[in-house]
Amino acid sequence: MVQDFLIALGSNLGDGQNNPLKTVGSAIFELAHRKYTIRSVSRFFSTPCFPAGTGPDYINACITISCQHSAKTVLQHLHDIEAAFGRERVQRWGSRTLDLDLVAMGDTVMPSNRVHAMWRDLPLEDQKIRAPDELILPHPRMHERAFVLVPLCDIAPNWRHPVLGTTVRDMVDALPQAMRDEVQPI
Ligand code: A4P
Ligand code: MG
Repeated sequence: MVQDFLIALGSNLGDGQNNPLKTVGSAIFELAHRKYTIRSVSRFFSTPCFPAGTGPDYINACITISCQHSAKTVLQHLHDIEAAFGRERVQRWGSRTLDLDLVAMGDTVMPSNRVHAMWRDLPLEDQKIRAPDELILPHPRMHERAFVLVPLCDIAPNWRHPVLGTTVRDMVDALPQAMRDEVQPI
């Protein structure tokens, strides 16, 4: 069955050949090259690094893709593309040439509501050192990240979070104005 997937892209390091802007654009071409249908692409945004002061600004964008693969296979392909663009997993939330996150697959919650709640409610100190070793959908931090929500609002304002019940537009509206202002279209 053909499914739509929401993907968030981010980059804040060059790799010698590409700067972050070129990397994000090229990653979208790479998905098309791998036979994904690119349904929509947000504007590209410049965003300050989170946590503040830990690296250069990011380029962030969101896209909708569709394919017949399972969510697990899509995440594996995203990791393959990250690796092809020189991503090294050195430090949690560390600077990276390319981060591709699977934000959501429709209203699917994976692996369960209980496990999703555990990752969603993880205290900030634990978030810095613990990362899930299984696929979590929707991405457990997407609802609190202006650098995900603002681009996502370009392409899927009416997508509704299957656990929280709020739409992307609701979530953007709930962000403090200062956080929204930091996400600047380029
Ligand atoms: N994983 C489980 N579920 C998912 C999913 N739905 N999508 C696993 C992607 N990965 C998922 O991911 C950690 C583990 O989560 C992997 O084993 C993966 O299989 P990662 O990509 O290695 O780590 P990460 O990117 O450091 O963590 P995460 O949770 O994706 O964090 P964020 O929130 O994406 O933070 N600042 C700005 N301005 N812009 C950014 O894009 N990105 C980050 C990364 C930090 N600061 C940023 C930005
Ligand atoms: Mg990631």
